[in-house]
Amino acid sequence: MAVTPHPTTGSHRSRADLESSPSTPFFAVVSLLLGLLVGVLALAALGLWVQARHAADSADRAAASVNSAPNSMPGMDMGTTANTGSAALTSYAGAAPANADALAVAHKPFPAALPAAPAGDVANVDLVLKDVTIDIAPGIKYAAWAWAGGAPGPVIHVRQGQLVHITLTNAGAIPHSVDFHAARVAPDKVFGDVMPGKSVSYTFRANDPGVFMYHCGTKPVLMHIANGMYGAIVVEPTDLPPADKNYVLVASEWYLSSDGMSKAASFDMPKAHARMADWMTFNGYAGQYVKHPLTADPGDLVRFWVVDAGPSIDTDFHIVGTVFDTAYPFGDMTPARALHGVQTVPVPAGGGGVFDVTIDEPGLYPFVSHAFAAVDQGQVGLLNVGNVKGTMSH
Ligand SMILES: [Cu+2]
Repeated sequence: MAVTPHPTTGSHRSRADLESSPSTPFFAVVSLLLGLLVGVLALAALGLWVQARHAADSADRAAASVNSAPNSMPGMDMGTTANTGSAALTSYAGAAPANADALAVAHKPFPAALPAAPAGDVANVDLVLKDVTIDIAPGIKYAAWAWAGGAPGPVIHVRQGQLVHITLTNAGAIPHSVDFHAARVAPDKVFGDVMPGKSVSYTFRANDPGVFMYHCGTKPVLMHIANGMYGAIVVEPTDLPPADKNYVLVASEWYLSSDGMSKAASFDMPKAHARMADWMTFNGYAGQYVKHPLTADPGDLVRFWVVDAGPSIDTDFHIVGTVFDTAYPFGDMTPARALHGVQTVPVPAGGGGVFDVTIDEPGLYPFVSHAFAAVDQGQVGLLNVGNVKGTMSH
């Protein structure tokens, strides 16, 4: 079949046809716009390149400042310790007096055993905030803002469905507040600042089971948490199989302005922003359960309720020499979402996790954050199964 080209859309259009086409001004406008677009894109590309160069320069400077940070660990040759710029940060990791071992033995460990939940429908919780100097490692003092008993604050245990009645008393020098992650409440109504010498109360119904962080939420929150204003609340599910042993661990890190030996250290904001912790701890004191292990009998169901208070670094929870029978990641206690037979589970800053283990063979089983810098900085303890002798570090 023969095809006759269309006089205006076919391939046989003449140059005269094109020149006289009513669409020619349209093409001119499109060409002009395309030209402008190319120019704009070229300028944008130039801008991105300049930004990238600035970012690369900043990254180089940051890397240089980290690499030039001296390290004061006694007995460690860190090579060059030249402090080449005012931005360099000084680490006090591992600082220890000569009698550190004796101090570690003498230290009274934070009670990790889960206390009993109160009977009845209402759980009353009284938190008193004080400015207090605490020990965070053998011979290392820190000027903390902490709830009564130090850092972490008291372990709170309630049963799912109980009404929790919180009273916060501020016996410190500046405003503070308390934010319970287990609560579904309007933060602007109940998490507000409490002036020195004042108290505030509020209630929430503990309907969500798990283990949750509580902390001061006053600005700068990073500083208030890092100074010790945190703790754990266990909301025990109504239908959880009972454990033989229940232990609560609150992981956190410390950013020190000095080594804390001759006088108490205080908070260092640049190091906190760089996440350059000096010490990392379970329940506020480096390695305290190495010298004073937690205990269990062979075959016990041992349940760890773990909160990571941060303020900024996660905990990769692991028990050396065993595997978690059951893990409740993020403290979600829904049985269908539990994990079984897993080795290491992250607990995020501001989050929790619950871990069940059953260990038959007597021995010393370290529990750690398997992000191993944390172990060197103190986030390690021992579970002594079967009352075996001796100690170890891992
Ligand atoms: Cu505070």
